[in-house]
Amino acid sequence: MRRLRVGVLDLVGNGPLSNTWNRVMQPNFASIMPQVIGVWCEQAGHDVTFVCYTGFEDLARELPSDIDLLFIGAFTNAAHMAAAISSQYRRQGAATALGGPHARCYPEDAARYFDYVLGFTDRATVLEVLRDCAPHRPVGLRLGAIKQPAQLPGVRERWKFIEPTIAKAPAIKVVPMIGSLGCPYTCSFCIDAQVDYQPLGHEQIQEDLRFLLHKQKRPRVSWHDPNFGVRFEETMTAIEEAVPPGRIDFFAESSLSILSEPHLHRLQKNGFKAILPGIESWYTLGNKSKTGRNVGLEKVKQVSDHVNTILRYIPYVQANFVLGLDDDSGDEPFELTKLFVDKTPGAFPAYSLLSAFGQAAPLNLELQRAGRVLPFPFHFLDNNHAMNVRPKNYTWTELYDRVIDLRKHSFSWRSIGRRFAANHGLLACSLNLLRAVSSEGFGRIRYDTTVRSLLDTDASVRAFFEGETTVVPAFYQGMVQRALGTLCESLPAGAMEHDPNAFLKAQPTPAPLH
Ligand code: B12
Ligand code: SF4
Repeated sequence: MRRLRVGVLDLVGNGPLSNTWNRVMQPNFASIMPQVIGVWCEQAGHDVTFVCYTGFEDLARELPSDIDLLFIGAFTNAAHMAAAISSQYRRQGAATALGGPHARCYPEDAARYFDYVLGFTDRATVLEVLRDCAPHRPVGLRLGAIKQPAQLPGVRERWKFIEPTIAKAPAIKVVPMIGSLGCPYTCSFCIDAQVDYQPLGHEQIQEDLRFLLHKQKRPRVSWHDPNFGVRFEETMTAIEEAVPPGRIDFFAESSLSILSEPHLHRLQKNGFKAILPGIESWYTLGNKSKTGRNVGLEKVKQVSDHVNTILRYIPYVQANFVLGLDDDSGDEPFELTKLFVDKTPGAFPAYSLLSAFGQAAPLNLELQRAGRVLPFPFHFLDNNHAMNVRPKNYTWTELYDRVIDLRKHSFSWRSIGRRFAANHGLLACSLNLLRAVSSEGFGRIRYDTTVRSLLDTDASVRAFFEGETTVVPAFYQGMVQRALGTLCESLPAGAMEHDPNAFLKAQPTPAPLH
C-alpha cells in the first residue's frame, strides 16, 4: 500500500467561537475516536496530521492542503461545517471519510458529501478505507463493523494527539478515557438503546492510568463511557489497583441506579469529582433512576434526596433532563423540575430538548412514522438550539413559555446564589457560576426568548414549526451562514436541507402476504 498523507479532524466546535466558557472548556470535549483513527493510520504506515478544532483555530493553516485522505469526526451540529470542509478537500483531490455521531445518525445524507461514511469503526474498517482511498461520488461508500470494537488504543498510544489538544485549555485540562461501550439499559430515545454493553480490557485501563500518573502532576480524566460503572465492582477494583487513592480526579456519566451510598463512598475515596446522572423524566425510566413505580412528586422527592446524598460525596453534580417528552403534559413536569432545583440547590440542571437524531434511536422510527420530525438544519441539532420533534401534548408556544420559565427559574440570581452557597471547592463554584452566566444559562434564555417571539411575529418560522412548510426560515439560514463564515461558500448545494424521514424510508418493505 502506498504511504498516504492522512488528515484527521475532530470537530468539537461547529464554527468560530468566542466566549470564556468555550475558551476554557472546548478542548476538554475532544473525542476519543479521532485520536484512535490517528493511531491506527500511523500503525498502518501512513503520515498523520491531527487537528482538534475547538472553534479558535485557523483550519487553513493547521490542516495541510495536499492530503490524500481526510477523516472527519463530527456531531450532527457540526455536519454543515464537515460537509463544507469535505467539499474543499475533495476539490483539492483528497478522498474524505466521515465518522462519529452524525455518520451513525444520518448516513444516507452524509453519503452525499463524503466518499466514505463510517458507522461502528474498528481497525479493519479503517484499514479498508486506507486500502481503497478513492473518490466515491456522487454517493459515498457506507462502511462499518458489525459491532463496537473489542479494543481501542489507550492513552499512551493516543498521547501524541491528546497532548496538543489539552495544551489548548488554559486551566482545566481533561484527558478522555473509556472503559466500556454500549449500555444494558434501553431508554428508547438513546443511541445506545440497542447497543450491547461491552466492557473494555481492565489491563489497558490500568496501564493508561499509570502512564498518566507519570505524565501529569495531578491528572484529570473524563470517562466517555455511555454509562460509567455498570460493572462497578470490577471497574473500581481496576482503578484502585492502578491509582493511589485520590491521585487522579475523575469525571463520569452514570445512572442513578449505580450511585448507591456504598458506591458513592468508594467513588469519593478514589477521587471522583464530577458525576452526571440522567434523570430525564418524572414519569418514565424509573429503572434507570432506581425509583421503581414512583412518578411525579414522589419521584422528585426521592431523586432530590438521592442527588443531595451524591453531593455529600461528589462535589460536582450535573442532573440531566429531557424536556418535551411524550409523557409530559401541562405545567406539572416543569413545576416538578423547578421544585427539584429548589430542593437540590447544589446540582447543576442541564436541559435537553427532545431531539430525534435520524436513525439514532428506536423511538425515532415511531416519531417519523407519525410525521412529527421537522427538518431543522443540522447546525441546530445539539439538544438545545432546536427541538426537531413536534411536541405531543403542547403547542409550540405553550412549550417554549414553559421551557423559558424553567430556565429563568434555574438561572435566576436566587438559584445561582443558592447553588454557589451549596457547592464546595473552587472548581464546582466557579464552573457552575460560569455556566449559568454564559451561553448555557443566560445565553439559552435569550435564544429561546427570541425563538418564542418569532413564533408570534414571523409567519415563516411558525409555518416551519407547524410542519406546514419545509422551507428553512431566513432566521435559521442566516445563523448557519454567520456561524460558517467564509466556509459557507463551500457548503454544497442542498446541504442546508435534509430528509427528516430518511430512517423510515430506509426500512425494508414487508414481504407481501400470500
Ligand atoms: C461521552 C459523550 C459526550 C462527552 C464527550 C464528547 C465527545 N467529544 O466524544 C461530552 C460530555 C463532552 C459530550 C458532549 C456533547 N454531546 Co455527547 N455524548 C456522549 C455519549 C454518552 C457517549 C459517546 C461515546 O464517546 N461513545 C464511545 C464511542 C467510542 O462510541 P461511539 O460514539 O458509538 O463511536 C463509534 C462510531 O460512531 C465511530 N466513531 C466515533 N467517532 C468517530 C470519529 C471518526 C473520525 C471515525 C472515522 C469514526 C468515529 O467509532 C466508534 C466505535 O465504533 C453519547 C451517548 C451514547 N450513549 O453514546 C452522547 C452523544 C454522542 N452526545 C450527544 C450530544 C448532542 C452532545 C452535545 C451536543 C450536547 C450539548 N448540547 O452540549 C455535546 C457536544 C460535544 C462536542 N464534541 O461537540 C448526542 C449526539 C447526537 C448527534 N447525532 O450529534 C449523543 C448521541 C447523545 C444523545 N443526545 O443522543 N458528549
Ligand atoms: S442509561 Fe443512558 S446510555 Fe444507557 S440507554 Fe439510557 S440514556 Fe442511553
